[in-house]
Amino acid sequence: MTEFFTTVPDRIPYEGPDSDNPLAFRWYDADRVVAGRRMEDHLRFAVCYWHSFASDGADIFGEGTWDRPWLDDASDPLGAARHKMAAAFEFFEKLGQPYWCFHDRDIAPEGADFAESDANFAVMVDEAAAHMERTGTRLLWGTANLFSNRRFQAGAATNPDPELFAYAAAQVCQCLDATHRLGGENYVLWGGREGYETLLNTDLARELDQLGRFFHLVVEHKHAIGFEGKLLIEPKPFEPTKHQYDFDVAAVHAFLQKYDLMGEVHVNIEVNHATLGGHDFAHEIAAAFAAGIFGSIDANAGDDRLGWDVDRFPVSVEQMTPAMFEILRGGGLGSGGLNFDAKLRRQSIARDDLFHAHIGGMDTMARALLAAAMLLDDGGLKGARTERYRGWEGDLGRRIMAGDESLESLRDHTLEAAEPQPLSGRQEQLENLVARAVERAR
Ligand code: XUL
Ligand code: CO
Repeated sequence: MTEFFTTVPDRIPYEGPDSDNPLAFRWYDADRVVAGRRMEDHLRFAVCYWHSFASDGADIFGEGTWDRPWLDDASDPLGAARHKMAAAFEFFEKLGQPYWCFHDRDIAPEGADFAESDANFAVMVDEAAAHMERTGTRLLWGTANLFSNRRFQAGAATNPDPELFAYAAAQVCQCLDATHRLGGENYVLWGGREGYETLLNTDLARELDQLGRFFHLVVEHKHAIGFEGKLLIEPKPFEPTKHQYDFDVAAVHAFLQKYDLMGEVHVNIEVNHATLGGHDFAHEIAAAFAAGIFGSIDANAGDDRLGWDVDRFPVSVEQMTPAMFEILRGGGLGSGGLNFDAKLRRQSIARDDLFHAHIGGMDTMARALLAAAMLLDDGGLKGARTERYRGWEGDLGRRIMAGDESLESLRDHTLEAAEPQPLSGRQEQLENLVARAVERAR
């Protein structure tokens, strides 16, 4: 088999924080036990196929720049798809992360019609099964690309033409079956072009009803084939459409309640989608746990000054620590994982840049996990929060929440009661606790 990453050793080793080897982990030590679990089982890293293997670095202003020999062969699309997959699995084996993620059209070329696309997909799913068997790499999730082809210009499930709804359903049917066959632990539906450009031509209520119907079909199919993984919606506020229906966790939560999908569909939260929506990443995680819909994470980072989806690899332990803390506090990733939906910058043209990016991302998340575990263990944040709500454990608090009080009874109570005494929120002191954990985590 052709080796694509010849400058990289067979396996990226863990060498510890003092190592200067650029092709070694300094913080991600798969077998190290943190808060009762191996690091690998906490973090459940996945590499995404699309940015890392199916793209050549092209942007809207210019052609591809990356050294990707496996993308070259236009005369033999299936042969090229096989090369691409060989490169991807060589990368997975060398990096040693447990999971990968794909879109149907990343792994297999689009054919002249649906039947041909589907036949190509079947060939490449067989090929993937063999690579997974050989290398032990597992599937975190699969997903269907319902947004790149021009047929989906007006959306998929929310398209004004039911033939497009049918086309999208056909693609999801095949991709969910493939994900099930490959032992996928989740199935993702990012709302590609489910949104609108102008209300002048859009029937908002109708499109949301279509989206609700579509999800019911997906849920029914999941149960029919016995797929036990989670179905995940991936919120994003805009891009590619001006307004995306799955705007953020709160909007998805409302949608799931309105269309009676609670318990059946959860969320895949992406860092840069959260920040585009005007939220901290940690907020979206906490909102998902609070609503009981947390599913998985697309790990990446935005840029403080840029208002679009730049999908950088995460490099900031300070930014990721509060998020990892929310994940630990919520009970962990469960069947979810940390998928690097992140891409290299256009000038990072060397093949081994892909390794440096993932090593940095994995070390960043591992160090954030160590800091978060230290914060949890220290108990300072938990204690401060318990103390802040202590009043609700008392008689008045219990009676209010049990429904035993009215506005009038509370008026009568307040007429008699002493003036309430405000307490400090202690924000700066608590922020210092976080800073200390980031400094000390080793
Ligand atoms: C787009 C995005 C997608 C989904 C999968 O912003 O994040 O790559 O993760 O379709
Ligand atoms: Co994503």
